[in-house]
Amino acid sequence: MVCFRFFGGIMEKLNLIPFPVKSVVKPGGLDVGGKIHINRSDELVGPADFLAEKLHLWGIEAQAGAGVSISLRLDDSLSRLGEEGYQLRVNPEGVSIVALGTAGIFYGIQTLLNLLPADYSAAKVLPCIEIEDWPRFSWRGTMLDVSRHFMPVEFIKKWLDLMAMHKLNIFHWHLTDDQGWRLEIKKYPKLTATGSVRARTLLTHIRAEGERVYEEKAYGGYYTQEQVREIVAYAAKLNIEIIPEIEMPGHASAVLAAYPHLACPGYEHEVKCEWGIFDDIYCAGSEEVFGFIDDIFAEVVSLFPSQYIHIGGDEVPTEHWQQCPLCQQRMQDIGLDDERELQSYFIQRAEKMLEKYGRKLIGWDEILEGGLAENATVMSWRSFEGGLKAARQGHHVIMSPLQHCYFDYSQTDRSDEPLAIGGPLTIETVYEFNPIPAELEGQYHQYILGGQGNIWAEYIRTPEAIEYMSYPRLIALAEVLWGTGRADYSFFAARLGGQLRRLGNFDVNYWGKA
Ligand code: TNX
Repeated sequence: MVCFRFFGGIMEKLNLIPFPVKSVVKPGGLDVGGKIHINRSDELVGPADFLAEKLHLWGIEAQAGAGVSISLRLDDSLSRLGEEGYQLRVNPEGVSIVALGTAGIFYGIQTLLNLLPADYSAAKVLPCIEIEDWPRFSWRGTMLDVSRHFMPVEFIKKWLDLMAMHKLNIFHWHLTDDQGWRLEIKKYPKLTATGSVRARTLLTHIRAEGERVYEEKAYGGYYTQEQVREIVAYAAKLNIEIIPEIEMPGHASAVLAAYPHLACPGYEHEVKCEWGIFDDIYCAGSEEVFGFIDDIFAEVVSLFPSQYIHIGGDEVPTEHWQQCPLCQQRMQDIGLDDERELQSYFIQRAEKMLEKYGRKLIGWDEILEGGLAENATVMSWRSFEGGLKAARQGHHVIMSPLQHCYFDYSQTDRSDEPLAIGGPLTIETVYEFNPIPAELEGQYHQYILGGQGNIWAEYIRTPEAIEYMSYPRLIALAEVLWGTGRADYSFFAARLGGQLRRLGNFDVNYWGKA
């Protein structure tokens, strides 16, 4: 159903993304140009300040007792809308946003802002409307890989702002990988002193024929703990939870370059300058390794209040474990049949440590190999398969299958697309994503927490390039994860132009920008 609004002689589509679950457009409009005042209770000072700050962009100023009333109110009787749901009403007397919790108020504010014209100088007339809205999924995520290419603090904040605009609420921060460790850890300074710097960077595609071309200079960067705290606090104001990812037991070259004693004996390690899957993994036979990981977790949980900590767990070649006397001894001692079981043992120990800190473990779908840790949540990336398997075992799942959710793939097959790891993956394909595939039996639907778009950054070197690859595809994903699950691409496409004009206001370098 397309809703239209009619005022000022112009018929315009109700340009909201994600489109609300229920909306009824009424005759008439409310002019909010000029002054407004915000009525709110004490606990809503944060959302009210946020609203006032944003309205300022349109030249709308908040002043006590002046102009149109915008009321923000918590209401315990709205539990049917959940923590993030809200009611928004605009009528000739004013605006009201009511919700069970502050997150719902925040999302009502986002919708209100999206009802204002994309053009700041246009008439500031809101349509009279009644909206009732709530998310389909509680996990509406993006993942940013800052190991392959480092992104500055200011850009991370902009990324979070854009997420909030689209009602996305989980930022999965991929902080460690073979090509660079990017998080300050006080107890192990070499992680950043040595592990954050690689000697050079591959510029040509890893699978390209012919000579490889490199940028022949050292590349590095990391976040101090102070910066992390600042970003976590910034995200919290936007109803975004940050989930840090600390990769293990694979994708560990940068750690092992800094602290080689954590590897199986007999190998050399360096911070990698190319992309791919490497044999450099933590030794699973050494107790020192588990002590080290516990120390890392202790600092990580002090920085990130998130319920979940992501431990990676993907792409674990077991060549070194097969050759390593310590790993083989460990397997014998505890009666493991093969290295996949050793991989599972490793993850189970990580889970126990996290439980000690009151946190839950998430890993990529490879953590299913050799047996899933007791309470683990699975992030399914290679396809839906791992996620389906985990859900049927009663584990929570985040669906992030590469065929819908990999925004490091090119957006089209056109020859003028920038170098990308693979593709194409069109925006239509993103929009067709359903985190609950039809084949999953009803009793397991409850285990699917939601979905996530992943931006791996092997070939994405700058903030502008990150935006180019992510938008507009992320807009489609946001609607999928918030929306009702009734995908109608032409209805979405009709609203997309308006949303892109809004992104233009924030200098977003989206794909297709004129
Ligand atoms: C696979 S997805 C990886 C990453 C790469 C990505 C490139 C996952 C858990 N591992 O290390 O960057 O493919 O698309």
